[in-house]
Amino acid sequence: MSQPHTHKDTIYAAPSDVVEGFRFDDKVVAVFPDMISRSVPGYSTIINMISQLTERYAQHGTHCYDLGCSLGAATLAMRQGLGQGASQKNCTLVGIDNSNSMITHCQKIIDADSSQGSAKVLLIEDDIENTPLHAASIVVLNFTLQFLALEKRTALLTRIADALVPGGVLILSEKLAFDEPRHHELMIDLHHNFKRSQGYSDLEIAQKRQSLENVLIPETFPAHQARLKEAGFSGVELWFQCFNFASMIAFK
Ligand code: GEK
Repeated sequence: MSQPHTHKDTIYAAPSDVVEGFRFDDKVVAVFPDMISRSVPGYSTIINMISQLTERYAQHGTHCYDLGCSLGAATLAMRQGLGQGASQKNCTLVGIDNSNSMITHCQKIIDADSSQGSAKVLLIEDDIENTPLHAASIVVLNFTLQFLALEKRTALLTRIADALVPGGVLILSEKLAFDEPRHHELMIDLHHNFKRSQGYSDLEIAQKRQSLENVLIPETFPAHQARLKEAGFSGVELWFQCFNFASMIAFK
């Protein structure tokens, strides 16, 4: 899957007296593809697999949603999975993000794309807590739910389950926490080693970690599984995991 041109992420390279809470602003948008691919182990594998999962689960004439679409990497993967020309499934792809900067740049990337299928793409700047969802066969939350306040997660997942048609699925990718403290520490250390191997310094890793404190709230797989069942999903499985980054599939 081709990624848009990106600048190198050096946002946390210089020491800062006050590390502010992480925000999806212009500064982050300018380096986002570099940032996410050097920070999330397995990101490109998950994006490629979203294309295959869309091919498998998208149903003719339904909506396919990418919630928290950022610059549209998963949206374009879904578009590819929906196919070209006469063979496409006549679905409407909807990408939603509440960052104005993300949606503005995402629109440019989608407009310039000609290679990833021909499905219609609708981009909406909105909060996924409120945005209406209808007749969906596949919904993607690729590393987005983790940014929602804990008490708002069940309501969103219930609306997603209600909007899915029979046979529909939710693909939910998240940073995970673990109940076993030694395992939790191990996964964090292996993730930080991954970031070092991608060229991030110890200072960058520490300052980014601080900026995400109370902004990105990870939960355990059993907690996700229990909430998804409560929200109305009949089955929830892990299909990908690399250290503390995972992707689940939830069946309506
Ligand atoms: C990818 N899925 O490349 N409503 C709408 N958007 C939101 C909300 C909200 N309440 N909260 C956060 N976002 C993408 C990567 S990034 C993950 C997703 C990361 C948006 C936020 O603006 C950002 O664009 C995205 O969710 C999370 O496959 O950066 O780790």
